[in-house]
Amino acid sequence: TNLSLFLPDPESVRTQYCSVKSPILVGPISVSFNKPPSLRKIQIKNPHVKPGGKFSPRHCFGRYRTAIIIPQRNRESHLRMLLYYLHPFLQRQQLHYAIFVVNQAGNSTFNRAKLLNIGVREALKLDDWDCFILHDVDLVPENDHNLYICDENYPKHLASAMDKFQYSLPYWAYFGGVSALTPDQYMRINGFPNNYWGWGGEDDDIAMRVHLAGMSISRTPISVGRYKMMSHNRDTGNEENGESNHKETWRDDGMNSLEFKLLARIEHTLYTNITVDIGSPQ
Ligand code: UD2
Ligand code: MN
Repeated sequence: TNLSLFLPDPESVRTQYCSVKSPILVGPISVSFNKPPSLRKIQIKNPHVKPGGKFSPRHCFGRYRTAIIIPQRNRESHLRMLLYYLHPFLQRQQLHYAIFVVNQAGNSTFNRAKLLNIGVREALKLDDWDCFILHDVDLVPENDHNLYICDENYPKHLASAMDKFQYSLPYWAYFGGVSALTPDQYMRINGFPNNYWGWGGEDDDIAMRVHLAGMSISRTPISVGRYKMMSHNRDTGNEENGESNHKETWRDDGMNSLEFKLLARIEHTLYTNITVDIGSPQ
């Protein structure tokens, strides 16, 4: 027998926790959207990512357990571009993490917030996460000091400075793009609304829930909360809905009323794909 098969990989012996601040951060990252790389190429660049898009730092115990949740339909090229930048970014932050992509099956109206609720419920079946990062598929972070960990007091907005808004906040209560909530914060607001079908409004509704539940929003400073958005048109099946806040219903509509059909849960090389039937608007 080959005894070395039974010995731990000497490269990955861990005896200590990672330091509070990762020593391998680089700060600003240059991001450009040319041809989206193939999954194979991304895999070769990220040899330590495990099936399902899971990773743990190899030389220390990761301090923070982060689940990234990405709602996605018909945006495979955006997804590849995001994975290309995100895996190295998260590894430099020395996080224990996994990436979940929640794919809406069928052609009925898109529902971003409901897909995020599903991602949270499904991610909790894998691990006891410290933090959920709710992430648009088309936004790529441009500075790795923008840590993908939660604020222990309040839900945190990470995409505070996007190129599409000239790297500033479009309005004070803005909560779209990328946000970070602990499981406890997520449950305190009853998750996100399930009844925003189509484009718009759900991000403001979520910000409203945070305030109605007695919390504030914390935010990454705009000097590091910088993102580039891949340009795109409004998708078919995600037409603007003209909804405004469903303020009164937050206690009844959310994680406590979430229903869907799980069609598939597959551990791909770079992410866990969760395909769901979420029905259509009444
Ligand atoms: C803004 C917000 C977004 C959300 C949305 C309104 C920014 C950067 N983001 O996005 O967080 O509040 O308005 O709903 O301002 N998606 C698909 N397939 C589809 C449609 C949507 O995968 O057919 C996903 C994808 O992850 C996308 C996200 O939903 O990034 C938001 O949709 P969008 O990018 O079309 O809308 P946008 O950029 O106005
Ligand atoms: Mn977008």
